[in-house]
Amino acid sequence: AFVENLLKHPTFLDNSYTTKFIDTTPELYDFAPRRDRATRILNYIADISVNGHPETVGRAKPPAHAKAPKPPVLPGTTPPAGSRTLLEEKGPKAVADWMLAQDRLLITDTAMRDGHQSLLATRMRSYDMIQIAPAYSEMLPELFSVECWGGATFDVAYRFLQECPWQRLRDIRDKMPNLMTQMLLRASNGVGYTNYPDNVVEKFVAQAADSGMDLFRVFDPLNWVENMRLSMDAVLETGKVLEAAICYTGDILDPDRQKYSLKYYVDLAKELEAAGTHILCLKDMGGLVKPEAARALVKALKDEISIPIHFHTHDTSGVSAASVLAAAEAGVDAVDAAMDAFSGLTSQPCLGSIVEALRNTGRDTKLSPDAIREISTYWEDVRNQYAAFESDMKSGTAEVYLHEMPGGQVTNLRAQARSMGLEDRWHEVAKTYADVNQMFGDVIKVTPIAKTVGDMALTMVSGGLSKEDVLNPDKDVSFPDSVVTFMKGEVGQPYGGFPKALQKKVLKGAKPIKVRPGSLMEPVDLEATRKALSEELDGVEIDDEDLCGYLMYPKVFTDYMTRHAVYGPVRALPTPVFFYGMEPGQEISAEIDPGKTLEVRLSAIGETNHEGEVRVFFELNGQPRTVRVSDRS
Ligand code: BTN
Ligand code: 3PY
Ligand code: ZN
Repeated sequence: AFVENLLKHPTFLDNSYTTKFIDTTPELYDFAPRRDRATRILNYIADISVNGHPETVGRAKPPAHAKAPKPPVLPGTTPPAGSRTLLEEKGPKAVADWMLAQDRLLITDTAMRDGHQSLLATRMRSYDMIQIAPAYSEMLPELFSVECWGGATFDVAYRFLQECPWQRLRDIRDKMPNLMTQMLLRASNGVGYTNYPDNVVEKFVAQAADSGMDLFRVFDPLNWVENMRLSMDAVLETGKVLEAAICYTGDILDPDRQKYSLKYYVDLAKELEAAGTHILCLKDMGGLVKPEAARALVKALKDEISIPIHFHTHDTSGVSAASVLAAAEAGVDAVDAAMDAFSGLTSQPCLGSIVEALRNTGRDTKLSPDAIREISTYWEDVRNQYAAFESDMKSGTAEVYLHEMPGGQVTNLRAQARSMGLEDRWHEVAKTYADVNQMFGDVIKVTPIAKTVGDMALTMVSGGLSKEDVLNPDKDVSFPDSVVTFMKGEVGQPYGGFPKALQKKVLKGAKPIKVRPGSLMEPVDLEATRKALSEELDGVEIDDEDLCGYLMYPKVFTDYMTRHAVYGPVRALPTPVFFYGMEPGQEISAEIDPGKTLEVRLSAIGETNHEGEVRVFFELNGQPRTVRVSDRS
């Protein structure tokens, strides 16, 4: 009935339909019982088959030879004991001690989080992750962890993939019971882009642990330990593994870049160790740690702290594997790498090749080359299906040492520049980004500050503003909101302070805050929020996961729920169907619940009638069904 109301509504028919329209048009909800889920999925398939998916229209198509990804056939035995087995039996401190006792280099695979976040704009669907999780569990029990959650994956799941990130976590956890799951938590920014009230961060962390998260990597964009403690304590409270991160920027080897010196990083590491972290992460989101810097950092950290060290880098430059190997030689305990088909460029270095480089050495990882090959072959087929989201980056580039952008941002900002008609001026954007960094006082470029620097750079390039213009107190400049927020102190206090003159110009006389932003925020009344949300959504029950999703992203979450009421559990659709719909004659199955599978055949697509509607003919579990959609193509 919702769909009928929607399809008949004049605003919908005249093509001015957006999700905002759904939110602001309550009469759409004037209907008797909701349609069943199968009908809703048919509506989705029909709509996409006729109109295309808004995100893939006009983008590259999967290659003609692309085939359905097939996970390896497994014996289905009880998975061997792994890192999570140890965590469950002996707790997080035992995991850290065990790491220190290993000769082998421990490996985290990032394909399910940073790999696709960096290469495919975070668009990988749960469908493709869940099928391969049992292979990780049975074939690679020596892995240290599987990074599969957090960072940008949370909002992209709701916003673009029309699926619940919590269900993804529960499903992966379920299919991979012996290996630790790992997430990226942006400290007080949660999995969002702005500081949240303390009780929201605490609630979110507790829920993530409950839903299946084992290892929390926590970073603050300003390396401001005072702003990390709250989320760190929240993780410690759960009994899961805490891995506090130091974000790396600059170049410790460069005598002219000593704001972020070796001593700066070692002091931070000591502070984080004292704050109770089980593991220390050296987080090189830009891929700026050069091999000799990796060696020096790991050696100094190993000498000065006694917890294990986990190294994370990106391959934007093309030499990150050398840094990983240097770190391994210097005694780093664990490193991140991406399964081969999701490695390289702005992603992590190649997992299989690092494993081979160390085979038969003192740091042999003991991971099976056959397992890596089989799993990577699966990922290769998966990646082919996401051709629409590939970037145009073709090679490694030393330009990264100029702009210092985090891996995920390089491709993003290029796409943003393209959409503003600046594609032929990318190198100018990169240079301006570096200038903005200096104007801001040489800051760490990571979410959300990397975006702030990027916003300012685009403002300057598109507006023809020079560095001198921006700094000139007499020249009027309209600063992006993110810059104002940063200069107000609402992200936190940067190391070395704000650039005073620019801050004054941006704030136009307003006073910046000097304290932890969370200390100024009222706690959210969780139960009142739950109740109001349930009412807003027509009485649907809001569980703790939903509540946490809403607290992070109110509008994204309610839009997701509204679309869910129309389109049903589309997460069950194979990826090509989700993005491209079906062809006449095609048949698929979709398991919408464990054991409840829909067999869907699209028989034919009719002609568009004078009202602009198309009838799409299906067989659903052998029964004929017809769906009408408006042709917006
Ligand atoms: C979006 O939010 O736009 C992406 C998710 C898919 C929304 C569906 S796809 C079919 C229909 N057409 C649209 O433009 N949006 C919905
Ligand atoms: C994120 O915050 O998503 C990152 O990957 C930062 O490196
Ligand atoms: Zn990263």
